Amino acid sequence: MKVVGLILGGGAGSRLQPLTRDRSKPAVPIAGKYRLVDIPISNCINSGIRNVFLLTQFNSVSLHQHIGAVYRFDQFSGGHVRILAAEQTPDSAGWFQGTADAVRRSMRYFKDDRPDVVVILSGDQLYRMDLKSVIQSHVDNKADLTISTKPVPRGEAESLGIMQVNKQGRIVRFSEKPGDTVLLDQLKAPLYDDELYLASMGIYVFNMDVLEDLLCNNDETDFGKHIIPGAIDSHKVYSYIFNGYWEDVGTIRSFWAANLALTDPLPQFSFYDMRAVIYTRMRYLPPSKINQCDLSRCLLSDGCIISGKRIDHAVVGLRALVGEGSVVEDSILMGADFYEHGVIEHPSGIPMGIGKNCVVKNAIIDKNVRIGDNVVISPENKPADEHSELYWIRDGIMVIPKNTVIPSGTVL
Ligand code: ADQ
Ligand code: ADP
Repeated sequence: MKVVGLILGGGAGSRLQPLTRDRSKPAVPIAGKYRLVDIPISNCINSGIRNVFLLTQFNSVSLHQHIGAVYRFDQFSGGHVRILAAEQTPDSAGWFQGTADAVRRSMRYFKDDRPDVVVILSGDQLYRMDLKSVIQSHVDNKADLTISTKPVPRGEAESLGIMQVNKQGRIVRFSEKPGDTVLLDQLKAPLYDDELYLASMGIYVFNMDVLEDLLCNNDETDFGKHIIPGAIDSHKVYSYIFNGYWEDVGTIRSFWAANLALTDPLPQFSFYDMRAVIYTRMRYLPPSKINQCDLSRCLLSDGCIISGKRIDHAVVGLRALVGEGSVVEDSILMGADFYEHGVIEHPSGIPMGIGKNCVVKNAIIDKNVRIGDNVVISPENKPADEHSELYWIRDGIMVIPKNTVIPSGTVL
């Protein structure tokens, strides 16, 4: 059976702004040294799916470099990861209009691989899953479509696709993000004693002919809103229940929280599990150097030079530089793309990284940011959502966009 993986690499990326201001969502760095797209691609590779397409709105240089450098399959074993960016054609203009539209408009490319089954994955989730098990359950049920699902509490149900299944696991009812409390009451999953709801993880296994049939006879744009509710009566749609860790990282707060959760002594998601490696770019970076610093609950990536006072509960990205006396707490530092080798060519004269005696709290510092000395970066006592020339605050987290320069003495 030939299986092709499609990764939905993001719509306009507005929920992750400003991290997606200069790069496409799949290229956003996660866990210090990976990119978001490494998670679904690694899940595919570890599950034996080696023909992968990445559907994205724009094809940033960094995404292209990353995919080109990391995911090379040898000519004998076959396989590929191809980027399909939204393109203008004589029939359609501009952006993909939604997930189903993105798949429809990419079909002429992935159909060339002649798949029997197409696995569609979201590009902004942190989880490790053996997709072979979902595909096996899809085959065993003789299903047209299988949706990976997860039991969730009521508080999360409103923001997900919620369904009810019969004893055989066939989905009999589906509602995308049911806001209405009466509707939610009706959708409670009878298979659990607690108040749990069966939610779609946005991971779909389609028979190719069914996918084509469902997409090509209409112009509906979204899987969750249109295609899946429409398919429940007309097709055999089954649920596959997944009980492992699974987290959406599509908003600034969820992205920040999922990154910091990796610093727990025993995190729910482990990058240390060598039975199913998360792949990323190999770099020839030196070990990180700590001149002095009190480090705790911290992921420290390669090539950093740290001279701070304290770093606690933080993810520190590649080539990050932290100056003497500085304190970093509950934050993500994405690091830098290059070293300056002692020569500061930037017109501001401010070196790359965090200067001396700074305080960074509840923040995400994107790459190549230059922060002078005695700077305070914290969203405390500020509105939960606002932005200025130097920062954005989203969901109560302060984000400093890529390449920003913050002069010495600034208190944000
Ligand atoms: P959402 O995540 O809200 O719900 P959506 O915004 O359509 O659905 O995103 C799904 C995935 O597709 C994300 O990875 C997103 O980045 C990507 N995406 C969105 N628009 C895209 C486009 N135009 N081109 C390429 N990629 C695009 C969905 C389901 C719910 C389910 C949740 C689980 O609709 O039923 O519960 O996922 O997270
Ligand atoms: P992003 O993480 O924001 O998507 P990119 O991956 O596009 O960023 O940028 C990183 C790449 O650009 C790296 O390969 C890095 O070597 C290179 N790069 C960027 N700026 C410079 C610079 N000023 N000097 C040298 N290399 C740079």
